[in-house]
Amino acid sequence: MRILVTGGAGFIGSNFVHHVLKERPEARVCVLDKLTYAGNRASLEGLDPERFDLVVGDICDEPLVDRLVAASDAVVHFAAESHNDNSLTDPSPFIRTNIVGTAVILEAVRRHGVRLHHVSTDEVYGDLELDDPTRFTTDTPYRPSSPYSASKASSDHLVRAWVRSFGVEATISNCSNNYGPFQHVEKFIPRQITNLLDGEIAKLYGTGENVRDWIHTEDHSSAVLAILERGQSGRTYLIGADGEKSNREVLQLILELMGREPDSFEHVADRPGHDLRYAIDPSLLREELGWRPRYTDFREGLAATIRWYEENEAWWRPMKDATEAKYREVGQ
Ligand code: NAD
Ligand code: TDX
Repeated sequence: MRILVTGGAGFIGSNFVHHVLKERPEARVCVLDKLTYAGNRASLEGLDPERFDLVVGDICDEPLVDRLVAASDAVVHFAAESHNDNSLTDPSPFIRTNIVGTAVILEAVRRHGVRLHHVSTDEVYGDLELDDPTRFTTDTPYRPSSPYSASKASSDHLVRAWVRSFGVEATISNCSNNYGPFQHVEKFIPRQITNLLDGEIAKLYGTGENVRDWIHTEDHSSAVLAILERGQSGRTYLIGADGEKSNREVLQLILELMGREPDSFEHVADRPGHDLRYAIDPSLLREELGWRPRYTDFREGLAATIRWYEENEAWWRPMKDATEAKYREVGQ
C-alpha cells in the first residue's frame, strides 16, 4: 500500500509514519509537508529511503496534491495549523490550511478514487462542564470555540459533504489531547518540561482547573491505522484513552517527576474563550474495531516523555526562544 501522509513532519504525523513503516513492512509512505514552524525533518530521521519519501510542499497547491494523490492508494490527512493560541493571534493560516487545504485534498481524492482518512480533534464539540457526567460521542453537536477548532469543524463538514454528495471513500477521527516525544514546545506539556530544564518557571493558564483527556501519540497512531484498514467509509470514530486530568494535576505531576516543589509554577493570563473540559467516549472504536490503548499508565508515559526532552535538547532547542518570545507578547 502506498500511503500519502500530509503533515507527516509534525508531532502526530511523524509518529504515524514511524508506526506504519514498523507495523506494516509492505507499506510505502510519501509525506507531503510544508515544513512550517511546526514541521521538522529531524522527526523523520532514520527511515528507509526505499520505503519513504518527503515532498516539501503545500496542501493548498492543487497540481502538486493532484500528482501525489494520483500515485497513492490512500491518504491520511494530518496537515493543519494546530495551536489554539496561535489561532487567537492570527486566524488566517488556519482558514487557509485547515479549510482550503482540506478541500484541495478532497477534490484530488474524488478525481482519483483514492481512500481518505481525515484526522480531526475533539475540540469540534466545544467543551463540557466539570461535573457533566456525559462525554463526547459522535452524536454530540458541533460547537467549536476557537478559530482553530472552528476551522477543524469546517474541514470535518467538508469531508462529510464529499462522502455524501460525491461518494468519496473517507473516514474521520476526532482525537483528544496527545502527549509524547517530538511535540512542539508551544504545547502545554513540552512547554513546562523545557521551561523547567531551562531553569524557568512553569506557566499555568488561569486557575488550571481546565480538564484535558490525554492519550499517548503512539495510541493515536495505532487507532488511525486500525480505522484506515478496517473502518467503514462515511463513519466517524472518536479516539480517546480515558485520560481526563486537570492542567493543574498534570503540571504537579511534571513538577514531582522533575524533582521540583509542587507550588513552583506561576499563574499567567488565561486563554481567551478557554475551553473548560474535553472528554471522549471511545466505545465505537473499541467495540467495532477492537482497538485498545497500550499507554494506560499516564505517570509512566509522562516520565518517559520528560526523559525524551532531557535527552533530545538538540531537537527542541532551535524552537524554544521564538516560542517563548511569542508567549511573552501576550503575557503568557
Ligand atoms: P503539528 O502542528 O505538530 O504538525 C502539523 C504539520 O502540518 C507540520 O509538520 C506542518 O509543517 C504541516 N503543515 C502545516 N500547514 C501545512 C500546509 N499548508 N501544507 C502542508 N503541510 C502543512 O500538529 P499535530 O499536533 O501533529 O496535529 C496533527 C493533526 O492532528 C492536526 O490535524 C490536528 O488538528 C490533529 N489533532 C491534534 C491533537 C493534538 O493533541 N496535538 C489532537 C487531536 C487532533
Ligand atoms: O503554557 C501553557 N499553560 C497552560 O495552562 C499552555 C501552552 C497551555 N496551557 C493549558 C491550555 C489548555 O487547557 O493547557 C491545556 C492544553 O493546551 P495546549 O497544549 O495548547 O492544547 P489544547 O489547546 O488543549 O489543544 C490540543 O489538543 C487538541 C492540541 O494543541 C490541538 O491541536 C488538538 O486539537
